[in-house]
Amino acid sequence: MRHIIINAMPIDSQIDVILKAQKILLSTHRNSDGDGIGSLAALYGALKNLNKQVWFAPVDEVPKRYSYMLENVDTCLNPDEIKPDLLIILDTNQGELCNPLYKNCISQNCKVLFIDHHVDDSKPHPLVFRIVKLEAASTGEIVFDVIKKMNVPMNDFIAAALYSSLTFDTQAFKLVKNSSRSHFIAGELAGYKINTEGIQRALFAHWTPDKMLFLSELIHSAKYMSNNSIVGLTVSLKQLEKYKLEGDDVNDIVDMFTLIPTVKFAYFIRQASDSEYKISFRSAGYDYAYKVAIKLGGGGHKSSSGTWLKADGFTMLEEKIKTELRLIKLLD
Ligand SMILES: [Mn+2]
Repeated sequence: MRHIIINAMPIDSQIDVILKAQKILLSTHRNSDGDGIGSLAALYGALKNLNKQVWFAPVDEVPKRYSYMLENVDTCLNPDEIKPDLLIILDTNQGELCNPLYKNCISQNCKVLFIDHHVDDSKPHPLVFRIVKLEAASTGEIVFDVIKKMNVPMNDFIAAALYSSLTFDTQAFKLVKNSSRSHFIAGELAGYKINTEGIQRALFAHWTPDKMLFLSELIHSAKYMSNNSIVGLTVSLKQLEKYKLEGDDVNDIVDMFTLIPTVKFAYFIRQASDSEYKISFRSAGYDYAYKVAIKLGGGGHKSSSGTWLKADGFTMLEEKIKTELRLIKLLD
């Protein structure tokens, strides 16, 4: 495993980088999620309060279920024209998940600040700053601290965006990284005029009869191995098409399989294009997900990680995963 570098720089110097910038672009990883968009919208609201010029620069299309957070957020589709002083990337510390935006900003000598809670094994770069806190259950938790440090007063808009971010990444306060912080922060946010039930439904209540049918197909095709300690799932583009589903619609399904107490490791391979596959790993209570993801060129959290790989079918990818599982003695 590669060595994990934890950023030793105190947060104040990164806050200074934000405060000194005037034109700021905000972005998040491709295949954005509720934490990335929620923390981004909250920071947008805070920076607007500081009279900064701020835009959201998307790297791909944002799934519809998160768009309620972006209603009052200005989007910039031509970042090159703006010549920003700073690009802030939320919920990832891998620039390559934000290309070509990240690459272009660096080549124009624009500073980049990552605010994130995934394992960070990147090399230092003179233009790149980082606030990476592995103990945070969501990026929203870190943005809450950043907003306090900048002395921006909380308001209804920021509170709703942060509540969305926390709710999404903790899966409605189930996964809080063994810390009470998510609950304490949520308590403060709920004191503002926000619709906590509406946010929960906007984030999670998007099932369709087709998705239910898809789930039943997936339940039947799941492969259990090693006395039900491993479960493998695969989804082709054809299946998604058959049930009228987008990639983001099925990202939550793998988590259901970790509710089986014997399951120590679950993998979910989703075909994203003819030759590209998104692979998610889960290992509730164990770090196997990260161990396997890092060997296959990805990253993430201890028990929830993933990677993107090129392949010409599922078999070769499943063999790669099984080889890694044998190396960590999960599979004979
Ligand atoms: Mn996150």
